Amino acid sequence: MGSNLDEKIEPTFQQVVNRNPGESEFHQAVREVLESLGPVLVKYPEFAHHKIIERICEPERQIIFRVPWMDTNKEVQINRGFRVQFNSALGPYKGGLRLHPSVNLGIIKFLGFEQIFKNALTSMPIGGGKGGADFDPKGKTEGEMMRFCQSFMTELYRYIGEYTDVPAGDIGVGGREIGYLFGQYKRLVNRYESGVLTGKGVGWGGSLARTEATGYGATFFLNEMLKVRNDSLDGKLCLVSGAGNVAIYAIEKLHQLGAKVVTCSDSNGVIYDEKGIDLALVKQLKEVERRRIKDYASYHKHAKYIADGNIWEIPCDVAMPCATQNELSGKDAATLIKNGCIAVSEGANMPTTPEGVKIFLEAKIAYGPGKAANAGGVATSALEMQQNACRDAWTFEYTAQKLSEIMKSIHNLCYETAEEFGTPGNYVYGANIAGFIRVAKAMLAMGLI
Ligand code: NDP
Ligand code: 2IT
Repeated sequence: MGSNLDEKIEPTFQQVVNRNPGESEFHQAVREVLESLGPVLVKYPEFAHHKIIERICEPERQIIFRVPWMDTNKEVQINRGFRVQFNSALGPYKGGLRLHPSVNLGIIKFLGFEQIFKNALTSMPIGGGKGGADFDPKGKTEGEMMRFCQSFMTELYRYIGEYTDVPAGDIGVGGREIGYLFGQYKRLVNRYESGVLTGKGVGWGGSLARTEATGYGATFFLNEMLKVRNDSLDGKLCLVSGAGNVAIYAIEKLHQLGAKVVTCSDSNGVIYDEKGIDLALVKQLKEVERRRIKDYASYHKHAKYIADGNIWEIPCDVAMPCATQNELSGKDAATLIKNGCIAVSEGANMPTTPEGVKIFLEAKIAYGPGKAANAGGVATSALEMQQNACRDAWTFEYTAQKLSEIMKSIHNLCYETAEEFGTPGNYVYGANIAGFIRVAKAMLAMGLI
């Protein structure tokens, strides 16, 4: 990859690569942020003097632990659990837990690193962290899920707390898993500490609109980018990838705002429904019955299921990658542009490869990077923490209205920061710079931490 790194920052990046061998996703996430920071050091030489970048790239604490559990055949299983507590300058570590067989330290570190700047962009008092395990929830029974979550929390509980570290969901972790995790935490500490986890059930400390927040928020961000261009979502043809929490509520909000979504997907294939995705069916299949997305086509004969298909080859106006990292390559980005795509808003974390990002930026389409566009999920988690702290429960309308205002202000902060630093319309620079400055100023104020 060619170097777009400032010469003062290049050695820091090399140090990160040398110190964290083989962690390619972490290197990728760090590089993208560091490529934005040259002009920041010119404006704030004190950040360089106090080695803020070097410090931000080193997690405050990394925890790796054994998670033993017994499957339904009474066979012992062992997974590896992680929690990376990356930065607490702005508040307790905050970020999700991912359960997926691909999870390793490098993936958790990339997610934790992104989370620092994302959380800073929300302007709420939350630091950055991430965790998870190399456990595959697919095909597991209810009992296996519960035993795994209980074993995971039996080790994790000693490192978290409402003022220390507040985990939530991510891939493979939704309301059911947060319930099992919270139940075990409560037994271990003998305390009803609501604010220790977010994404809880609405009847026991959870916030209304948290389930919808990431997908809705990414769509609000998209809408704001289009407004700047005197455009709207009305009548737009959209591609959404994934069929999980983020994808489902992105589709719901896109439909509410007058767009038509024709796809969703999972790691096995793509559903293409040119009449528009039947979201009630997707919710039933995924949220209730926990089935594969392939089954959609057995209910709607006109819809196509493309096994191992490439979703980004379908012509569209707008694309929202909502599945996983590096799901959209440089080639895919070029195909989207060639087919007339004018906007991309990332519901997933780092779904576009560096080559793809470059193509979107050069084409000057409206491109909202994940750490800004998908910040609505964690922002609403922070609203859940606020409700827990004052033992209150807000209405859906009030909470969703707050989410919409937060997304608007994140959009404006990124937009204005990009202008200020001489790259108008570049939300990648805007997000990285604005998020970084907020964390850096707090770190500077707190002395050598
Ligand atoms: P879910 O587990 O609910 O859904 C994940 C979806 O993505 C599934 O359809 C899954 O398909 C698909 N997917 C996962 N891994 C792969 C892969 N390797 N290749 C292809 N498809 C894959 O997770 P979420 O919807 O919560 O998360 C989706 C993305 O959004 C992630 O990047 C996450 O980090 C990010 N995110 C989530 C937030 C949240 O609040 N939940 C907040 C901000 C970002 P399959 O069933 O086949 O695995
Ligand atoms: O990537 C993310 O921002 C999340 N998975 C949500 C984190 C949270 O604490 O709500």
